[in-house]
Amino acid sequence: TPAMQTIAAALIDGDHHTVDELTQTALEEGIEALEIMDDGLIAAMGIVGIKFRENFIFVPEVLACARAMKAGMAHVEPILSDSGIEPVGTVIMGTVKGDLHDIGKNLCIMMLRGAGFVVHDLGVDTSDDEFIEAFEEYEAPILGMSALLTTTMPNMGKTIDAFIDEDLREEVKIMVGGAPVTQTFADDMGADGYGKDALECVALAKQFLE
Ligand code: B1M
Repeated sequence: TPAMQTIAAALIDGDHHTVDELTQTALEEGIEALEIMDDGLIAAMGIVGIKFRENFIFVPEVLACARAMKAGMAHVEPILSDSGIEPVGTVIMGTVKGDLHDIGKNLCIMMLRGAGFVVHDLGVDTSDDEFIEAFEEYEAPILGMSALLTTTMPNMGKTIDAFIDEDLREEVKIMVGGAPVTQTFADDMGADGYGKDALECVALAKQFLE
């Protein structure tokens, strides 16, 4: 729709003020938060990724786009994370060691909260020890890891191994995701599930509760 195209165009320009305004306006006009997220914000970030890969834009521009993405997410977050239902389960989520990408993880967290999960966000660059400490502190039966770099993806497997070494692997369901991650990769490193997007992440978490 034209409204989504203008939001996407502003995000691609890295114009956080405009994304901020347009997202708010779109919500006021009754456009669904999920539609704004998928067709506006995520779609635009996909284009940013292509431009970055093809060297049309560089890290500073991508950072501006990430800031614009966050400005838009700030408006949809309260809607998507307000489930109004009793907590259904606890999840800990983090981006793996060496990796600073957090937009996808944050979307997953929003959607999980919206589905009634209590989520403890460990942020980015999360070490094995931090994952294990959080697991023990919150007694969370579900752990989610996100990775966006082919170089940091193997750290998911390392964290899973750390849980095995601590004799904790049986106590936690581990799900993984992020653009370079595949089902095959998830299976190979011994994860319990792989989510292609934030909706699949929520579906997995629900499945783990059964
Ligand atoms: Co970076 N970056 N980046 N970057 N960046 C990528 C990932 C890249 C693919 C771009 C490219 O070349 N096309 C490339 C990786 C190449 C590779 O590994 N083969 C890349 C690179 C190279 C780098 C740097 C090395 C660049 C440099 O410094 N030279 C550097 C690394 C920094 C580091 O982490 N140590 C870097 C830095 C950055 C910024 C800081 C500038 C910025 C991040 C800002 C931030 O996150 N706060 C950034 C961005 C924004 C991107 C792109 C453009 C967009 C990522 C994104 O937010 N996508 C990205 C290109 C791309 O992916 N198209 C790119 C939108 C988001 C909604 O999608 O995160 O995939 P995604 O999450 C999805 C699903 O994957 C899934 O659900 C989400 C919603 O649908 N999902 C899960 C995610 N986690 C999940 C967990 C689950 C389940 C589902 O269960 C637990």
